Formats: sequence, structure tokens, C-alpha cells
Amino acid sequence: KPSSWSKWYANPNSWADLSGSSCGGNQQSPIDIQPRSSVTKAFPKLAFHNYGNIDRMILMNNGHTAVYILPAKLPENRVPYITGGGLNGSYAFVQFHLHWGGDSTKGSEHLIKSKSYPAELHLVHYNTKYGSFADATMHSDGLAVLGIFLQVGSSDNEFLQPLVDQLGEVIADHNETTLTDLVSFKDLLPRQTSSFYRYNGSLTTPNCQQIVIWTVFDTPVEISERQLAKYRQLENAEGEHLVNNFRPSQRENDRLVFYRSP
Ligand code: SG7
Ligand code: ZN
Repeated sequence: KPSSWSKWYANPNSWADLSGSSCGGNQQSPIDIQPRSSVTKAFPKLAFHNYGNIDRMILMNNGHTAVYILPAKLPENRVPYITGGGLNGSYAFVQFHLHWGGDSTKGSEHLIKSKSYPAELHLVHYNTKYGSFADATMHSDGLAVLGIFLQVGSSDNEFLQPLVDQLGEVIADHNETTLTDLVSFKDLLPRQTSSFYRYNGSLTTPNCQQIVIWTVFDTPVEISERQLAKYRQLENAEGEHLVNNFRPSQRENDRLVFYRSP
């Protein structure tokens, strides 16, 4: 990594110039979702499996976000996965992470009618028919990412607190720790998962591979300013506050955005 990596990373307009990058492609993410031009579609409901408590998740500051990864010893039959919702086959959970702003006027990657939320949670899953996450990233239906908007509520979200509690242990770039509290997957989801937007897009970081089936829930989850402040205290490789780690919205081009109504 060059020492100017954080500065390069902070300028998403420069990502397309990277050799081998898809960041200048025509199916990029995130997008500004326009409810009025989305196409209502009768997808089956999404089904969440093994979305219970996970013990000893790994929390890592990767220099651009806080990533939460499954513990190495988790038996395969306990790995959370999703089916349904118009996805073909099953998609196994790999990690979740967040994007947030320096203040609560911005932070989410997706926008709804040009409105930002203060943060967005991404639950990343890979298509199990490809056998591994790495192999799945070579295919256009390789990943399914669930996007959940976080909005400011007046009190702490108790279900997010296990994620927040140990952020102080990973302030510096590439620090990692093991979570001592259980993480309840189903309680990270919005109250209502029956309505969502769906479109084909990309990873929102280089190399921006166009391999993601995006599901963006329109029901937000609450987080407190106090909890957001803990994320804003993390630092990047240059020791600066890790904030505004969201990519600006990309052109929709000729893509359709579908909507499943509740
Ligand atoms: C975050 O977003 C990390 C990356 C992730 C990237 O920077 O969570 O993952 C790791 C393990 O560092 O990249 C391949 C991948 O999942 C982009 O993910 S996103 O499109 O959902 N925002
Ligand atoms: Zn993300």
C-alpha cells in the first residue's frame, strides 16, 4: 500500500483509473433509489436461516470500515444463510460492516429519493453453488448483500450494542478483536423485511466488481448518536478519523430497480 492510500481511497472518482478495476462500469453501486420509477414485483419472501446468536465474532478495523466476521471454528451447519426473495439457491453469510458519516446528515451509500441516512449496514453473503466466497466473486450472481439503513433514535439500540462495545479495541487501522457478547443476527434486521428494493450492482469499494444482487430494505433500524460516535472514533491508516466511508451514488443506466411491497 502506498502511504497516500487513504487519500486515493477517499477520492472515489479516481477508482476507475486503477488497472483491472470495474469502478467505471455501467452497473455500479450504490444508487439513488427513486421509488416512483421502481417496478413492483411479486418476489417470494426472503427466508433467514441460522439467523440466531453467534458467539465470538471477529471485529476488524480494515482501514475503511469495521468488519464483523464469523469465528473460524463455527460449524458449517450453524452458518447463517438466506434463501428466497427472488434469489436463486442459497447465499451463505460471510461478514457484515457499516458505512457512516462524519455527522448524521450523511453516511449511507444508498439513497432513497436523494435522502441519506446517517449509516448503512451491509450483510454480505455468497452464492453457495460456487463453493467459496473467492470463487463466487468471479460470477455476476456471486454475492447477495442486504443493505439496512440506520436512522438516529433517541436511545441506544440494544441489539447493536454488542457490535459497539469493543470498538475501542480496534481504533487503529488493522486492529482486530474477538467479541465477547453474542450477536443476534435476526435482531439486526429491520422490524419488517417483507418490503425491499432489488437491483443488480457492484461492490462499493475497488475493484467494484459487478457481482452483487442488492437487497435494500426500506424499513430502517435505529441507532443512537452515542453509538454512531463510537464508529466515528475509529482511525484510518493515516491516523485520521474514519468517517464518510460511503461511495457516492452511481448512474442507474439501463437497469431496473424492483420493489417488493409488504
Ligand atoms: C468493506 O466493503 C469491507 C470489504 C468489502 C467492501 O470495505 O467490508 O470486505 C472486507 C472483508 O474487507 O468487500 C469483497 C467485500 O466484501 C465492499 O462491500 S460492499 O459492496 O458490501 N460495500
Ligand atoms: Zn458496504
